[in-house]
Amino acid sequence: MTAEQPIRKEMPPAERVRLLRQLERKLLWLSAWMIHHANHVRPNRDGLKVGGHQASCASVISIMAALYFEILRPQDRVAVKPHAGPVFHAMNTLFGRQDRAKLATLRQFGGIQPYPSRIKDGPEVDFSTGSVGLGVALTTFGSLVQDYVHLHGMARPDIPPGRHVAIVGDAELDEGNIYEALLEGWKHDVRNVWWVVDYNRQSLDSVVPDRLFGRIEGLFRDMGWNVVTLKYGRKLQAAFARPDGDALRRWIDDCPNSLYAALTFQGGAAWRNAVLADLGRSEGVRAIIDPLTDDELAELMTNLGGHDIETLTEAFRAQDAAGDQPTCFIAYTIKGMGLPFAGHKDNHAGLMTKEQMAAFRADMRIRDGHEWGPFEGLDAGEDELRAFIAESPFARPLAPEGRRLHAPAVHVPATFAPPRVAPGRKLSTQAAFGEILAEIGRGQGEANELGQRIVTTSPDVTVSTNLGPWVNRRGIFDRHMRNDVFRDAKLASAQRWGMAPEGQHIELGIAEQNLFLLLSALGLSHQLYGARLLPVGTVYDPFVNRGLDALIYACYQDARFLLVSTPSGLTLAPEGGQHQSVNTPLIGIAQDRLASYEPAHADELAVLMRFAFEHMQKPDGSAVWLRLSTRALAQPERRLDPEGVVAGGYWAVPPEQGARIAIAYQGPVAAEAMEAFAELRSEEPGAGLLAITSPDRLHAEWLAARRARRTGQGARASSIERLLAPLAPDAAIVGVLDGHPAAHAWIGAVRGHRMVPLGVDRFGQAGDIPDLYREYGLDTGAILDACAEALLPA
Ligand SMILES: Cc1ncc(C[n+]2csc(CCOP(=O)(O)OP(=O)(O)O)c2C)c(N)n1
Ligand SMILES: [Mg+2]
Repeated sequence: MTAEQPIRKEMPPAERVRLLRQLERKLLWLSAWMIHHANHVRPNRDGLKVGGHQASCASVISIMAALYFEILRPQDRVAVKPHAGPVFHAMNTLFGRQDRAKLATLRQFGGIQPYPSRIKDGPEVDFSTGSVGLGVALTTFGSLVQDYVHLHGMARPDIPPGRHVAIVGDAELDEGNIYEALLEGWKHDVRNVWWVVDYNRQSLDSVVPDRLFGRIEGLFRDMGWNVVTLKYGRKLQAAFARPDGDALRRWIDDCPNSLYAALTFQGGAAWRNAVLADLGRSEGVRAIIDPLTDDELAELMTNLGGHDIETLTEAFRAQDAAGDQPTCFIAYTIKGMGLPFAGHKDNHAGLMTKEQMAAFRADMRIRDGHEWGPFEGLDAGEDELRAFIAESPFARPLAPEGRRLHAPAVHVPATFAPPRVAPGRKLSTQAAFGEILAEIGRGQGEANELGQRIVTTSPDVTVSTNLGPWVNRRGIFDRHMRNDVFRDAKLASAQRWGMAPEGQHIELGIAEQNLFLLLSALGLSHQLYGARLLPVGTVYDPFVNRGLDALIYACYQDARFLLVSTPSGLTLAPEGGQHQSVNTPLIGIAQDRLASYEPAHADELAVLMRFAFEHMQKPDGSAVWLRLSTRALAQPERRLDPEGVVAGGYWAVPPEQGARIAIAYQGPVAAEAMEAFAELRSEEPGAGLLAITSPDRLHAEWLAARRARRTGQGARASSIERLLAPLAPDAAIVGVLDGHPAAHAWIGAVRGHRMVPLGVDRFGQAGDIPDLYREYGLDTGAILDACAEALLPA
């Protein structure tokens, strides 16, 4: 059978719908019970509410049932709205991909996470979600990366290209990053993306304003998307087709979201009063409504498109056949559908009481002790349901290794040569970065495997972060050939900006969140698309903050990439305070799954770039971050020990045993530190000069070594402990970096040395380096003053 072949066409549609409804029922039960169990059945030791979102789950049951049992193919990749995590896990249980016993561990230590997590929940999760909006947008970038992989001939022959589907909470569309991604997606002509909006018109606090979606629909269309609105289900449509049915339709159309929600919560009698108050004189409407019991009327009035499995399946199928245009489905739903708090505005974190659950259980016909049974309480037989699920396209395995693909590592040469620097020439780390990357880009074809697998990207700062020479060699990626107009017209420019499917740079607009979302998708390519990519993203260091949540999100998914942030710090002098980053070294220390470095010299940078390409491919590796500078420094002539550079620090000048003082520097203030050190040594010949390339790595290794010692799992001292060992026990260390001094302050705690951290703790401002370093206490004088003070007897 091929991936495209329709399945189960022999089964009569009514039969299929019957079974799908049974499975919907099961998903509703299992998701609600998982949350109830976690909150009310499992022992609670600390009195904290465990939580969970029964209403958010209930809202999306039909949408997920239609997608997973009818539409999705193994090669499709899905981002499930965070609060539907329990439905996702229940679904996997039905597919036999989630251990049934695990369902009882929702929100428990070592158990199922509240929101789907690639790292913690395992290979069935395509995209982690949790910070709303990010998972949705990531599908767009996933699709772009899938195209990249296929157009570069790197795709696995056994896996056809898939569709990227986001199951979206309507409030997610309030997040700005959604619109940034829409714009970027339009520029890149992204396709094969579906966003299915669970339009329950409720967020966390409240019911969302009416009319908003009219606007949003237009926005999608403007961005080249198809919009399919699924407002009413079969039953309501049939009612609308009867005499005066159009009046009923108009009444619902005009009903404010909050009133509709309140009536849903109140039920049939309230619906009857409200409708008849307005339309009681219409014979046709009465003929529709009067014969119905309260329950039947409530069912009719809440028969929305997003709860009607036939409407959903049909719409998805039609769109599936229509091609690869990105499509937004707006599926009207009711939050909490089928549960006692359906429609209530406070239902987001609401939980069914024990009494409500008992009634729900009776309704679902679940026997005591059979709560987790995948087919318990259903009318259809277990065998026919199992067979039905097994025949879903999504039940087929994606690849022998499962949904998380394997891709071989790319060989990284043993050394990268630092740029050659003529005697007397100064060089910045940013310039060196451009040169090293351009050198890697020099060799074409198969022989240069490393060069082929690197893909660069930048949010409109490609040239100003020195990616230009690389881009000139490797070209810009686009699904279509686009000529460089300036070049064609023979207008002089240092940049060649022709675009082609074989290009290796993805140019983005300024939105930094898009950079990190793209790095996420590129950095998961080996697992999602079976092709190893080595992504390199550049950004101005202060604007890491603008994309920070998306960067954290990328790390949370364990995406692998090299982030190069440059220029950084006060050293950017004339650009002023908004461009001078202060907090980024602290982010580097605090961020998990991101090894952060700030080299001072080009030879260190060469070591670190090589390390990065290797580290990002190791199973226990991570993404890597290099904080660089445009300040050109004289380059030392020396043989570097790469190990110390990678570990995060080494003695540029080792201290004598028992030395009373050392200077520790990081980044471009190396020049001032070296000058101060030369003077210090005339007074203190035993003093040491410590080059810090990564407070993050030193700190992380120190914590890990302490943990290992505490738990008896290793006695080895960490790098920083070994480095500081020669100093006298009461020695002083004057640390200096162009960033927040807290990045170094902890070093004093390693062996109890007197740490004097110099750095920047206020907004910067425009100036030149001498003025700014003096003002903020980073210049040679300030370092020497700090040394003198530290050497005074206490
Ligand atoms: C970035 C971010 N901000 C806030 C939250 C807290 N939060 C979780 S869900 C939610 C509302 C979600 O509403 P919607 O997307 O409509 O989901 P549903 O109605 O389906 O539950 C909020 C504000 C979050 N998870 N992420
Ligand atoms: Mg909502």
